[in-house]
Amino acid sequence: MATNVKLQTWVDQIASMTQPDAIRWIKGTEEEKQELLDAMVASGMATKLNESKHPGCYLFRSDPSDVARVEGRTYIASVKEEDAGPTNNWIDPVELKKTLTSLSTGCMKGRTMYVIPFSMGPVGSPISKIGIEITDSAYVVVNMMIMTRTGDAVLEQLGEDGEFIPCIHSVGAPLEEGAKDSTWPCAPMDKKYIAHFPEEKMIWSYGSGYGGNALLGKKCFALRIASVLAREEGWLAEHMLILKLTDPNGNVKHICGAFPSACGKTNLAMLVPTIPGWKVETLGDDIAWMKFGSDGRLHALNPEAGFFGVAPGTSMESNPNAMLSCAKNTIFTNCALTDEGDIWWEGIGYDAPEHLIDWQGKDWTPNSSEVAAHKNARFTAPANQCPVIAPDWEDPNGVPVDAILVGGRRKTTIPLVHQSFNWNHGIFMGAIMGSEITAAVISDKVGQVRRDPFAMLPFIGYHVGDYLQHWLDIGKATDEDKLPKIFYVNWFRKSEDGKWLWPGYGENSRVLKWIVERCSGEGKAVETPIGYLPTVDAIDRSGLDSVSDEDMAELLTVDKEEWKAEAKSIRAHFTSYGPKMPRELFAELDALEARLNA
Ligand code: GTP
Ligand code: SPV
Ligand code: MN
Repeated sequence: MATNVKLQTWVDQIASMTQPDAIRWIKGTEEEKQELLDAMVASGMATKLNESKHPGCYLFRSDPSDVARVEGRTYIASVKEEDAGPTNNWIDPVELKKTLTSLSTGCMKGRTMYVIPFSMGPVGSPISKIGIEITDSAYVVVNMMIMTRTGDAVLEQLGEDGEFIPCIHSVGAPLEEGAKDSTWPCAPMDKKYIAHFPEEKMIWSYGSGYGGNALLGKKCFALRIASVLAREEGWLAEHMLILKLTDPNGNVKHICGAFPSACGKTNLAMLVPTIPGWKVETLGDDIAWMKFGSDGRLHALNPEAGFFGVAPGTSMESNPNAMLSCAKNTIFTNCALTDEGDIWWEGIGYDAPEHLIDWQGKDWTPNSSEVAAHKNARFTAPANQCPVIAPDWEDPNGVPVDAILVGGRRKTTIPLVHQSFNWNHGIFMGAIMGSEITAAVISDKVGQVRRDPFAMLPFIGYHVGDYLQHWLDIGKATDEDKLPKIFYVNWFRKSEDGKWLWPGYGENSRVLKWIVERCSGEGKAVETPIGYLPTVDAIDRSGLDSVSDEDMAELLTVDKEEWKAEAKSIRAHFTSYGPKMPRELFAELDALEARLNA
């Protein structure tokens, strides 16, 4: 029971619609989490991993149809269609509520309805916001307990008349009396709805149990609804990592980075620098809320409390800090299971054993033609288990941001790094970002390049043109010298024979070094039509033999003909955003074309 009347009324109303067998308020204790996990092991939904290898860890296998975000079933139900804009799916909110009410009537029959009070951001921080997720999935509860701050402390903070974002979630699979539950209940694709009501600030998700579709604090609240709040209130809710970089002299800089899903945020956030004396500490790996401090600078706070990280490709070599973060007290989803009760995935850093149970629960051997772990298999790990978590990652006021990186997966055209001429040009860089679509979304277009402004294409809760205008307006709200410097990076450029030109991962510290040099007004650079590029010798390659001068020159090439074609494609894409696309960004495009033709 809540003392907040609005909350209790809403919970009662949802319960009378969904008709659960029981209602349980989540208190946020370890005992409660353990009890839920034990019950899921007993019912066959979860497997407890070998305690000596992975203490306190559990493996879940999803339904093969429910493995990632479903952008095609994700809706921004604003009152007016034009407020959702050309990049979002829209349904009239009255219509959508009718559909969802009809689907949800009795949808929790045979199940327990959990009420999860959660805080995005440390409880009580001036930047934090409270949500209440109602769900019929115990898997969602235990994940939310890692990914957010949950329970009584949040209810207390909410008080009798505090504001909260209502978040309704159901797997959409009522249980008939006596029927046996499936190990991953969910609804078919055409019955799934990940719905957002931006005016009402409400979320209603039906039919999926996976990741961003179901852990509603993450993409639905902290990005889609928060982006709407941020625009109204003059701040930014972004798909960004946050890291703290310390140079050998002890100078500290904070860097945020917007890369699309499965394009390297977790890896950069936890980077182990290969250049001596430099240190990276993690503040966040997926979401940054940025607000102006009294100093006129943007301050970033990670609203989450855990990492929902991509498992495949994560190894002690590529990302030891992620491996150590998920060494204990972690939930694994869609990884493979060894005969010893441990997990395995492609790229974990050692060969697969002779026999595994794959992510679909089937026998697997190294001769199998299919992957053992799903490409979007993930670990849910507490952020405070990260060995390099920054001591001030929960600072209620956030950290001042010195640089913002944007970037995606591009085999050609985009150099390793370039710096914007100024704020508006930096927003232009964010607006033109393109990247190959990854397995983080269910799509038949995986691998194809799409434009993904600021890595927010699937997460902007309103019109993309208004969103880009908001970024421009943020730049007008303070002095230019107080704003973060903006850089466009591309770790994914390939040579003509298809090899990575840049080794990436820890070696990216060399690029970060140039970036902070540029922030301090140092660092060698040349002016090109697309922005400031490092000279061939500007990026510290001491001890890095695999990248020759020729490779570096190729990584830093600006091919005018390629860029002219790029500019044409950018114009088509800007035009497709319609009349709300800011004129300043067309002006940036005109200026780019003029420089290319000069
Ligand atoms: P979401 O959690 O989906 O938002 O993604 P993320 O941006 O945090 O992705 P993550 O860091 O987990 O990136 C995963 C993929 O990018 C893996 O396939 C990595 O191997 C690859 N990757 C990350 N950093 C680098 C890099 O510097 N170079 C190369 N070549 N690949 C990288
Ligand atoms: C992403 O797709 O960007 C993720 C994973 O971070 S999910 O939470 O499933 O959206
Ligand atoms: Mn993400």
